[in-house]
Amino acid sequence: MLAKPRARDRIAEVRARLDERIEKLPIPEEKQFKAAAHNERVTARIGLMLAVTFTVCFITGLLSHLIQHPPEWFFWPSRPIWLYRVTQGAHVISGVASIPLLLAKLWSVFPKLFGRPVVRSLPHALERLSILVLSGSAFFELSTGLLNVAQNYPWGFYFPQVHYAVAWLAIGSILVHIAVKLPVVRRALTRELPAGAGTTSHPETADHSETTDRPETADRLETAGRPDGLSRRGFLRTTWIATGVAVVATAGATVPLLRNVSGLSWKTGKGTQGLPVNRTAVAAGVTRTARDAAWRLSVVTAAGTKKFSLEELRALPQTTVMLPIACVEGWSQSAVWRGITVPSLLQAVGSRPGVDLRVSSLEKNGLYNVSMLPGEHTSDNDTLLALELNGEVLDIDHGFPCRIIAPSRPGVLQTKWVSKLEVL
Ligand SMILES: Nc1nc2c(c(=O)[nH]1)N[C@H]1C(S)=C(S)[C@@H](COP(=O)(O)O)O[C@H]1N2
Ligand SMILES: [Mo]
Repeated sequence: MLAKPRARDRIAEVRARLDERIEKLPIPEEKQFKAAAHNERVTARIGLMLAVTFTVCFITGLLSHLIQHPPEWFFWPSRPIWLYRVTQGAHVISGVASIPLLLAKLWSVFPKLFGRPVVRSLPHALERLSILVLSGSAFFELSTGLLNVAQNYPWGFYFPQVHYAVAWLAIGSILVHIAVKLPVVRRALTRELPAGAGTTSHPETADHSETTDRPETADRLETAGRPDGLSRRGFLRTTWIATGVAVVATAGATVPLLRNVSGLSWKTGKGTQGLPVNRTAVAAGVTRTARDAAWRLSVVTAAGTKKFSLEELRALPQTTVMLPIACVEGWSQSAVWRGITVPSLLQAVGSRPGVDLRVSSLEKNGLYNVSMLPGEHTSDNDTLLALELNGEVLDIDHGFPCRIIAPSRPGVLQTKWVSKLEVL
């Protein structure tokens, strides 16, 4: 199991020489960072909060992905109507909350970068590597997510796919990290430190230093007075406040009560007919085809294709429902919609509610010009082919002549400028 004595001596020798070299370099050492923020109790507290926000963020993100790319076994209910609004709101809020928490945690642990020896053992090397993957993927997820919330797409890749793939990398490395750190976390959260020991930042290294005979570490434990800068409690309090501010600044986009205090909720409450517009008719290139008098809605069933003019659709029984648009970007807003229920339309063409429907838009290119309405939604009487919004004929930017609006469904699937419905 162990290396042969001679090999072991050799490794120890090489390591000692390496340490000696590093000692001479003009880079700081972990023990020189004395701020209370670097205390492992601080690290553990913030880490615990991060574990909560990351878990919420991962699960809600996974749900959103599954709804948009449903595998055979997946089922997403159409009730309660606000379900997706809440899960996606939680996704964005927990992600935003994670940003100050992650920054604070990185600040808390960064002196570990300067820990000596640089590499203690193979597990230690793997642990350091996993932290690199963890920090990198977490930082990537939070920054791309934030830019998506702000509706900026400065990247050349397809955001959802990469954001989804890297999420697995992040959650995997977090699980490894938690497993490795469990003993430290338990110790940090249970043991009361003696007063003034605020700088014994990382006992694992302190323990190690003792075994490698560095007396100044032991000295430091005793002589350490008050730590530099903020106290532990002060640093934690600042972290919680920063997190709260970040949450309030974004939550208004989805929580109506917070709308007026939220700086980042610029999306909601504005836009044509009292509802934000995500993709305009001009951007979708449908201004001519949507207004064309020759426009017809095709409904394709096994029995053939039935076509409806706008006049014919208006002549069908109309239903009014109040439903939110809940965009994956986090904003959501309720509106009053009026149109034909999809179950009744299916019956009108000799099909039945509960079938799967493919919805196609007049929009030629674009990622969201086709969507699937699963049986759960085509049998729900709140699922509409809407012709009106907030008491007016649907604006062209909201999908004139008709659009899909269904309960508990991501905004990206609420297809605008519908031209064809196909029973599958
Ligand atoms: N054809 C088409 N429909 C679409 C989109 C699109 O790009 N093309 N965007 C979707 C997205 S991302 C959202 S959030 C909602 C927004 O609807 P609204 O612009 O009427 O508020 O429309 C959806 N319907
Ligand atoms: Mo959206």
